[in-house]
Amino acid sequence: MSDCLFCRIISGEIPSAKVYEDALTYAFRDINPMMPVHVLVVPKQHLASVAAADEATDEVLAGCLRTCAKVAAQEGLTGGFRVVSNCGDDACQSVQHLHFHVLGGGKMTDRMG
Ligand code: DGP
Repeated sequence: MSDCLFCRIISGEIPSAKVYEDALTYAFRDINPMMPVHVLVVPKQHLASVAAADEATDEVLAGCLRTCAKVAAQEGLTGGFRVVSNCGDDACQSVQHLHFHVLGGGKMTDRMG
């Protein structure tokens, strides 16, 4: 989608700090990191959020989680990491292209909400 920020990042039209890429996914550093490691994993196919998941998106979503694991290993997050996907207004989703935040590099709190 030409008016989608993350589609424009995936295409290279908008620069990003790439961490990993494969046929299904793209991973890049968040512009506003909340942890020492804060990477966004996105599907190359435009999906608005986890709410768009169905039988047709199984391969893409599995690819996203596989990329989260690869990014965590590549970034050396041996102590653990958190994967977050905000979905909709109540969760403060600000970019309407499905993305998984991979957070790590330090101790996090147990607060999730
Ligand atoms: P969310 O609030 O879950 O929709 O997270 C969107 C994230 O996207 C937020 O942490 C900041 C990040 N972000 C927004 N614009 C850009 C950008 O132009 N480049 C990069 N690298 N990250 C961005």
